Amino acid sequence: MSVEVERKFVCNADTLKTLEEIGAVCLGQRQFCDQYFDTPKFDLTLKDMWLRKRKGCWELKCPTTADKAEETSGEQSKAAAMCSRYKEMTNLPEIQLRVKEVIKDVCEDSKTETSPSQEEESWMSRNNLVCVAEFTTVRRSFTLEEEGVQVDLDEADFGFHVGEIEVLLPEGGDMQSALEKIERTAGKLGLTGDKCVEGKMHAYLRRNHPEHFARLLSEHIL
Ligand code: V4E
Repeated sequence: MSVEVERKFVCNADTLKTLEEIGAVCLGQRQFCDQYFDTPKFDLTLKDMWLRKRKGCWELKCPTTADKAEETSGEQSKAAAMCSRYKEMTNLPEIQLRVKEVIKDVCEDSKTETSPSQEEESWMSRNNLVCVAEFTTVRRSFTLEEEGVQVDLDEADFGFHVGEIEVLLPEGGDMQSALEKIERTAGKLGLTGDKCVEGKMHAYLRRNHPEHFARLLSEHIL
């Protein structure tokens, strides 16, 4: 399991030029479709758990408990507040266990399925998991090698653009150093805003599930 530390930003016409000027190396462009799953009552996202399938692989993002050492003051804590931190799980049995803690299986596991895809279908239907969001993203990725930071420029097919500065940490890794790397990169990119920028799923829910979006806001999940 790893922890993704990320700061989203609004990209503009100058972002590509700035990335080049600060020595970012382009890693290429790829396209992927994300399908997010939840129960019809949104049991997972109401617990800030984000289950998705990307390129045939399951991923679950869950909140991480804040590191005490992060609780600094002044400018440092403002910079830390601009970053999200989520545990990322990619191992399906681990994901299923975590999901089971939140959603009680509706039926007992019959184990009559013959293929992995049938097992997945059965797991989804037992847990009443349905696709609540689906969109395609074109992503251009860059790396700032000296910082060990990745910068992604995303364009989603529902007309939404966002940039992300990201560091992946092993669990228990140095969060303070990750936050500092992101802060330095934000400075190099000339990012001045002090408000959290919304991501693709955030924007998708605002447009397509406004009632659930309002509930996530009122429960301080988004
Ligand atoms: C909405 C959300 C999550 C699902 C989307 O995660 P995100 O990192 O935005 O997606 P993406 O496609 O950029 O993933 P990557 O390819 O980098 O893995 S996970 C957590 N949330 C909630 C959330 C929040 N409350 N605040 C911020 C700033 N971001 C996300």
